[in-house]
Amino acid sequence: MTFVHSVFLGLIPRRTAFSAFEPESLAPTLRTGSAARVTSTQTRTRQIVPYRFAILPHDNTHSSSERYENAARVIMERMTLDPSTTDVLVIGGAGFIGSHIADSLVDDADVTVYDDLSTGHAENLHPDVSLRNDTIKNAERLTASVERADIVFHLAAQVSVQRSIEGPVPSHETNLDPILTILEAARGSDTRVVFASSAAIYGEPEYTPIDEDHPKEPNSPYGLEKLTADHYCRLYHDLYDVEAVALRYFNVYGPRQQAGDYSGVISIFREQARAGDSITVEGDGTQTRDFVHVDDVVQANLLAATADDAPGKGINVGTGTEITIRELAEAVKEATNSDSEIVHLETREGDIAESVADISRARETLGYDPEYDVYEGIEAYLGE
Ligand code: UD2
Repeated sequence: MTFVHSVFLGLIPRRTAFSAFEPESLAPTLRTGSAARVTSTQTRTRQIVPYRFAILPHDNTHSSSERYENAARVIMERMTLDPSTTDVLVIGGAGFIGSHIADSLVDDADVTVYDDLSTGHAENLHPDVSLRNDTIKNAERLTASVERADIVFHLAAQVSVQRSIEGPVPSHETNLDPILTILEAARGSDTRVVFASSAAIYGEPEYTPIDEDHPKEPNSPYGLEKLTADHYCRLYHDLYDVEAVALRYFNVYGPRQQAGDYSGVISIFREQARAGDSITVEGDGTQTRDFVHVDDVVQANLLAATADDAPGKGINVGTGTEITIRELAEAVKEATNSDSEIVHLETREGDIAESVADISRARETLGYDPEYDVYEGIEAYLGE
C-alpha cells in the first residue's frame, strides 16, 4: 500500500445520523482542491478529504515522502469521526486494479474482497482485508455480499479483448450477467456501486480527445459487454435511484500488472527490457495511447465512491495526454537502462491508431487530478 492511499480519504458510514447536513459546503472543495473542514456541526453521508490540497508543491525543496507525510498530517488533523464501520466490497479485489483499491481503504473501512482467485492472486491481498473466495456467477451469494456493503467496487472481469472475440458467450457470462445481480442487490438501498468500464466502449475514435459523448461503436464482445454494463449503471440510477457510477478506464499500468499475452504493453515492455530481450513494437509505433497509472485509477475510484454528482454518470479515467508506442518503448528502455533492441512486428489486427481521453468530466464531477504523467509513472513503476 502506498502511504498516500492509506490517508487518501475519510469515509463516514452513511448510516450515522447527524442533524445539519450541508452538502454544498463540500462542493467547492472538490472543485478547487482547497481544504475541507469537518466540524461536529457539519454532517454528510460521505465525507472526502482530497489529498492534493494537503500535498506540498512539486518542486525541488520537498521530497515525495515529505509531501505525502504532510498530506497525511493535515488530513488526520481534520478527521473528527471514526470511519472504521464503513463496509466496502471490492469485487475482483485480488486482481491488478482491485487490490490497489482494497489497499487504499483498509485503514478507513472494513474491506471485503470478493474474488474466486481465477486470475487474481491471494498474494495481492492486504492482511487486513477479508477474502470471500467465491464466484460472481453465484447470484445468491453475490447478492448477499452486496447487500451488506455501503460501497461496492466492481472490477471482476474477463479482461482480454482477444479472448472475448474467441469466446463471446463465456465472456458475456462473466462481464455482463453479474452487474445486473449487483445493481439489483443495490436497489432499494443507498449502496454506492462503482463499476470498472472501459475505453473499449468507444471503438475506433472519430475524434480525439475522446469525451464521454463520443459515439460508442465497440468492435469486440468485450467492448459491447462493458458498454451494456455501463448503460445498466445509468439506467438503474435513472429508473431506480441506484447510486451507480461507471468509470471508463483508458490504458492502466502499474505494480501487480502481469506481463503476459493479454496484459498491457507497458508491463510487456518492462519484462522484455529487464530480460534484455527485444522490445516488440507492433506496427510502425505511431499509434498512441493514454496511459494512466494505477494510483490515479485508485484516486478516481475513491472520488467516485464519494462525490455527490457522480451517480448516473459514465466518466473517463485517463491523463488527457497521449504517447506513441515507439516513444513508450524508448522511454522504457531508457528507464530500465536496458540494451534491448527495439524491433517492429506486424500491426495488430483491429488496432486503434489513436486514443486519448478528455478528462474534463472527471475533473469537474469528481475533482480528479492525475498525479502522474506517463514518464513519471513509468519511472515510479519501473523503479520498483
Ligand atoms: C486496451 C485494454 C483493453 C481495452 C482497450 C480499449 C489493456 C491490456 N487492454 O487495449 O482491455 O480496454 O484498451 O481500447 O489495457 N503493443 C506492442 N507490443 C506489444 C504489446 C502491445 O506494440 O508487445 C501495442 C499494441 O499493438 C497497441 C498498444 O501497444 O497498439 C497497446 O496495446 P495494449 O494491449 O496494451 O492495449 P490496447 O489499447 O490494445
